[in-house]
Amino acid sequence: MRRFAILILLLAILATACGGDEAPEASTDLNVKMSDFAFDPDKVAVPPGAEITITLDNIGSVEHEWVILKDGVQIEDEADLPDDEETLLADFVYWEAEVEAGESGTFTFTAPERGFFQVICAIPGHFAAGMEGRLQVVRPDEG
Ligand SMILES: [Cu+2]
Repeated sequence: MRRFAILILLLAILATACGGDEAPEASTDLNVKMSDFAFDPDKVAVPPGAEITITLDNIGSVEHEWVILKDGVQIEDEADLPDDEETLLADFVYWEAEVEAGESGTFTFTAPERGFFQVICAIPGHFAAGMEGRLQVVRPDEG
């Protein structure tokens, strides 16, 4: 009986672990918590081309950003971003929002048509500290 219980526990752990790798369900209404220094959830999915409402809840002690980088742009390090704000916005950023510490904000953006997008907090030091996520466009027929 005891062995059986352990097996069930192992299966439950396995199921949870596998579930973590699956694409999240596409939604036009996103809620992301921003802390020092992570996004929760870090992976979100949206339907193609849809108008997306996102509520960003900054439960941290400093300002945070939720920046969707452009299609094909993937940074490994903060140093990959240009210093020049104009170049950054023109060549690297698809969409961004920022929220002061302890506050929450609701924003809208238009979802891309396809692809995977890196999401970062572009405030110096925050990407390296772990503020990285992913936005995935999921077509309805992909479930
Ligand atoms: Cu941040």
